[in-house]
Amino acid sequence: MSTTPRMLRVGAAQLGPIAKDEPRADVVERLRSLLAQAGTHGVELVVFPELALSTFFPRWYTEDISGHDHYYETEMPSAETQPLFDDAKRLGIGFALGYAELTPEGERFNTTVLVERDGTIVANFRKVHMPGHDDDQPWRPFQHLERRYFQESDEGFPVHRAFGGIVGMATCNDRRWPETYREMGLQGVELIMIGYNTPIHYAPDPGQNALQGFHNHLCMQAGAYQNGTWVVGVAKGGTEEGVESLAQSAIIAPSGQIVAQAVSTGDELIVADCDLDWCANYKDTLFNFATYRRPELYQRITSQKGVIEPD
Ligand code: CDT
Repeated sequence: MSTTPRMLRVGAAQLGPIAKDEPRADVVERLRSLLAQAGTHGVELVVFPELALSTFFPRWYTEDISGHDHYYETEMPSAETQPLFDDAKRLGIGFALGYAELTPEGERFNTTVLVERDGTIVANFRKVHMPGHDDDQPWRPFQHLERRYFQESDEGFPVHRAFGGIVGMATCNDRRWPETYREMGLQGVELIMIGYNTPIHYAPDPGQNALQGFHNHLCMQAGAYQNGTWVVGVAKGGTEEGVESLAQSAIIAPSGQIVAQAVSTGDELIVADCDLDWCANYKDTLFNFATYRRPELYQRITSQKGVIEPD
């Protein structure tokens, strides 16, 4: 194990609701305010939520999806987000920012841009697991039309050498899937950044409503522990356009323990010193994949038997 800790001070910049008619410039001002706050705390990396520049527009159906084009970014940085990029570079703070991406080819992705402390763009991550539905379902109190407004990325979960370690990203529903963490865990990830918009009400099975907070932390804490990695989960919470969304942003250690958690449902910065070398405590011992992980012992049997029918 290394004897020189690689300490990274990380801020999770939770956002409260963004109104449908809130101008992009006003939202960027809120992000800049959280970034300035991070600067006073010596933060080196700020993680903002999924779709951090607008209201969660997939809750509304439009026959012609181009009716929602104004929610998308065709370039990043854009003229409106440039002040955030400028502030961050001046303060020497890197950041991850979720936004709706519309490519020149007309493709639509739920994307997070990762920017290093010197202002260089490290990567754009595009959400893989796309929840909800693509058709009009007016029976719901509100809709979840991500499958209409975004396509699934087939670019997987790459990791990047940045911020003195190995870092990766995932977006909202991605955090519920073990493959998300495992894909990056197998690449040695040390810090995973995840933004989310999670309505409390889950129309297909409202029995899950009361468990939203539990499930949120359950999957991120398990993903952190089982892969020996830091996880930074950041919400856009509170009641937005009548829809209540989960807050409870958290910074989670490789032990699976929550070391910082938001206490409000609004704009709030939480900070933790993330020792990236702590990951080795798990990656080199209990979860030493090279020594102990044996997928060939169970994957071969599973593929031979296929799905086992009950008697
Ligand atoms: N944004 C996002 O992915 N939200 C989903 C909501 C549940 S599916 C309707 C989530 O997994 O939190």
